[in-house]
Amino acid sequence: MMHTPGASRATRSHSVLLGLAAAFVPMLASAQFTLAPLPYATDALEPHIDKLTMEIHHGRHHNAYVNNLNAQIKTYPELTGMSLEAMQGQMSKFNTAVRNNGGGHYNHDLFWKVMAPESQRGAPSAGLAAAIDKTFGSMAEMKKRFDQAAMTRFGSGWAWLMVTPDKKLTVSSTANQDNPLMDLPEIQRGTPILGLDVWEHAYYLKYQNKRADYVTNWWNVVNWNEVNRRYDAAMK
Ligand code: MN3
Repeated sequence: MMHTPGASRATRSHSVLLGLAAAFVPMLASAQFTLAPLPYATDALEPHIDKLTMEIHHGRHHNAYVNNLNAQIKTYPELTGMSLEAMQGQMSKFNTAVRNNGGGHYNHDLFWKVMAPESQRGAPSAGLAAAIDKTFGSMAEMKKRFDQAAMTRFGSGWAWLMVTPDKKLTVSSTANQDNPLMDLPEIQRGTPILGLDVWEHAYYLKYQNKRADYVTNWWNVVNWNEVNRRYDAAMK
C-alpha cells in the first residue's frame, strides 16, 4: 500500500542545474520539508481511528512522502524555501514524484489537523453552519454529499469540503495525492477546509474493505475548530 513515486523527468534546464544543486542540496534538503509530530497522541482518536493505523499512517506513510519530496530538491532546486501551499498551486511545473509526494505531504498535514481528541473538536461556527445550510440545505445533506464523494472515489484518493475561487462551499474528490489547490486541468480548484483520506492505508487495519463504516465514524473525530479557522481564512 506504500506509494510508488513516478519516474523523474527533469527538463533540460533542470539538468543544467543538477550538478550545481547536488553540491549543496544535501545540507538544505535535511532542513527543507519535515514531518511534524502529530498534534495529539496516536490513540487520541480511538475508537474511531485506531492507534496502530495512526502510527503507521503518520510515521511511515507520511514520513515517506516527506523523504521522497526532499529527494526531489536535487531535480528542482526552486522547491527550496517554497511553502507547501505555493507548491500545490504550481504543480503543473513539476514531475509526478513532486505531485505525489508534495501532494501527500500537504494532504496529510491538513488531515492530522482537521481531526482532534474529543475535548478539542468544537462545533461548526455560526458562519460556517449558515454557509453549509445555504449551500447544501443542511449539515446532514452536506455530510451525505461528502460521503458520496468519499465512497465513489475509485481506488485511492481524498474527499474535500472546500471554498471555490468565487467563495462558495462545495464538495469534491481527487485521485491519489492530488488536492484542490493543484493547477492541473483535471482538478476542480478550491481551498480545502476539510479533507478525508480514503486510501486503504487510512482504514484497512480496523475497517478492512468497509470504507463506508470508516467514513461514517470519521465524522466523530472532525476538529471543527480547525475547519472554522480554515473557512474564515479562505473567505478573506
Ligand atoms: Mn494517507
